[in-house]
Amino acid sequence: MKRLVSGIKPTGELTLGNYIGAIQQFVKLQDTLEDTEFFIFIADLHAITTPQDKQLLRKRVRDIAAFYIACGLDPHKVTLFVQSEVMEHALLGYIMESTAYIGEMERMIQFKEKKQKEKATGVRTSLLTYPALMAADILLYDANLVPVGEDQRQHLELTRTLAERFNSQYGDTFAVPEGYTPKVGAKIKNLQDPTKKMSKSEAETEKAYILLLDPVAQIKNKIKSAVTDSDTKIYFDEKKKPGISNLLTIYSALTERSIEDIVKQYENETSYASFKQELAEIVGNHIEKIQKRYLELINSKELDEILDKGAETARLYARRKMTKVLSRLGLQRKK
Ligand code: ATP
Ligand code: LTN
Repeated sequence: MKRLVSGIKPTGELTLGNYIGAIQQFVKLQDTLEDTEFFIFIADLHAITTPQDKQLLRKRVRDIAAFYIACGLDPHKVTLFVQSEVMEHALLGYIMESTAYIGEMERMIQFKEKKQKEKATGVRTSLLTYPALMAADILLYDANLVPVGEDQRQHLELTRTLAERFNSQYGDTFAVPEGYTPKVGAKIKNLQDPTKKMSKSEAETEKAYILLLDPVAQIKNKIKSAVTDSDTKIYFDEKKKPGISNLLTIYSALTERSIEDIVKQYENETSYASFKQELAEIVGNHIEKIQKRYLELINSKELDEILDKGAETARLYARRKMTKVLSRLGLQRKK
């Protein structure tokens, strides 16, 4: 049996880009990978490496959990939990700090970049030691597979190094995880400037991105007013037609139809109008269904039960592992 572990940081609201690029991919993995146990957690301890508003953080943790389920993550197949509810993460995080060298942390590209951004408010120590906590998240469950994006690969490499170092210093304790890059979900582009990625933090206007919580009418309008070129032919060419190509990517991701098939459907069109109109309906209806399920869950007991149960299951694994780790280190008073 293999084990897959991944964490999601609850910073920022979810966009259509997050959905197509990340959430849909998890759901596909859950439905296709066999003989694999899934542990997916909301990495709230990672969020506080930079300042957070506590009400907003609490809301985002619930929101993400509800959205993942609303988007198709099946709590019967996946152990879904909140990181801070399984204290062993922080304990093993500290032990990983005691396994890693400062130089290794300082070399992390993400730290170097984020440090610049945080200068004004002060760089927190945890921003530097963050990869030790991430290593703990992974090693606690003896994960074999860790699906992460490009920006996290360096942290994953460090995790492997720390696991190997610990194993050689104290005896075989942790599985050394493999980086697992699932077929990358398409990058969804900014609707007003399709040469940039869809990102709420870097967009100049709200029309540039679709939030999963946007009102459906607004979602449809955002699609209809997406920037496209003045030609009227619909075909996929990211260089010549970045706007239309982005819309085709969205169309394909939400309908699971191939781009060729969609292009064929519109080959005789002399304007973009009906293509955009139909896509607006597809995106609007797709997100509407997700929102419906999200609204049922967000203030429900069901959501709390899923997360309580998830934390309980995760704790069982985490405690068992920590007993072994502490004993390996000599942090165990009784034999
Ligand atoms: P920001 O608003 O700063 O751009 P973000 O939405 O990129 O933040 P992340 O936490 O980096 O936030 O992203 C979470 C996941 O969503 C990652 O796996 C990332 O690859 C994916 N993702 C984010 N934006 C897009 C996008 N436009 N297209 C495809 N995937 C995306
Ligand atoms: N660092 C990741 C989130 C994350 C994670 C993990 C991913 C925290 N712990 C463990 C995979 C496994 C991020 O910022 N996206």
